[in-house]
Amino acid sequence: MLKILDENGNVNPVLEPELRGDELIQMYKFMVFSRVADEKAFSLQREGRMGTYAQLKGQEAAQVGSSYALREMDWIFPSYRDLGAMIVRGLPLEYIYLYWMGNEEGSRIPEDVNVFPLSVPVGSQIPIGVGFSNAIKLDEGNAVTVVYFGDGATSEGDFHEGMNWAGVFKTPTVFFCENNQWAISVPRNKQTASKTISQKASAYGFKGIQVDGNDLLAVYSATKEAVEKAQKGEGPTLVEAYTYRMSDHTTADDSGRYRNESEIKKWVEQDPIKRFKLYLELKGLLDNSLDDKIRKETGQMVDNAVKKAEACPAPKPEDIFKYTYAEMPDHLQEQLDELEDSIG
Ligand SMILES: Cc1ncc(C[n+]2csc(CCOP(=O)(O)OP(=O)(O)O)c2C)c(N)n1
Ligand SMILES: [Mg+2]
Repeated sequence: MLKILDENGNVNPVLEPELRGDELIQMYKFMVFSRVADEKAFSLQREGRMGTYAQLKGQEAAQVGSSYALREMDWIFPSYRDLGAMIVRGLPLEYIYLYWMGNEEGSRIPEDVNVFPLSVPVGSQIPIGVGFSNAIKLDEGNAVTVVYFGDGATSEGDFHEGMNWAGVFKTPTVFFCENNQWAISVPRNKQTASKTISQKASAYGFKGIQVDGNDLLAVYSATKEAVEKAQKGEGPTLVEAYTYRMSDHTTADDSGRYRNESEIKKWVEQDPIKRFKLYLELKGLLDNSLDDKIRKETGQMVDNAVKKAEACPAPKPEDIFKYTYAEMPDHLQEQLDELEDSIG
């Protein structure tokens, strides 16, 4: 397992990536932003101001480290838990909030943001992302595609089909697995008999690497290398970020029914933000006053996104019938007429 930062923020100098101080602070800000935005979404759900929400708490380094390693032109195919990755790629937070508020406007991604709408059907984004990267290759483009998915998604046929295709056709794809140890209540050891998830890549003829997913620098380095390889036409890589889902699966779950407190406590001590903060302090880049300032500004930015999302008009019921068919079939037209009659 690739590890560059230890739990006390000490760095392995041989493996330390070349990043400027302002870049390191920017990555820290993205992690704090993800955490604060995540906690806010949880409160909004509890206040009845948001539908179900899937928290990413604990996976900030995996998401920020990987997406920060991409270039402007690259694309990501996120799953529902990837708020941190989407933010780094430039998707304004209010879009993600709108999505979880049940408003499809949240999936209307701005033209200049290279993020696909998030996917809830587990693993379905994998073959789509591979097909997309194959199209880029056929068009002789340069962009690399990163598909994000969880440990549970590796049991889906979609994962294997996507990996196989990518291996055979050497598509410029990075498979990024956030192994957070759980797929709702199913633990990692009931998901696969493989020792690691990363080793599955060798069966498809390309490299897999397992990284400490709570180590921002390790995630960044491994993803950057994978992107560079893909961009040179050397094909895909599977990166397994070994991390932990510190919260329940979603706001509709109670993980106390299937895992014990001591396990969570052990991982809370591995908090990726805490570890990176110690590293920045040791480097003399961060102190308490700068940290307070970052957290205050972050709070304001998140509150602003809530305001924007809540100011967006609710979707119209008629929208249910739009956007699927160019010409509406008779049976749907009948239902739409009925709806219009009932709402006047
Ligand atoms: C195709 C499909 N089957 C089942 C579900 C229900 N479901 C939602 S999340 C989930 C677990 C996924 O676990 P994992 O891939 O590890 O991602 P994580 O939630 O841990 O981020 C399941 C089974 C679904 N959304 N889609
Ligand atoms: Mg999981």
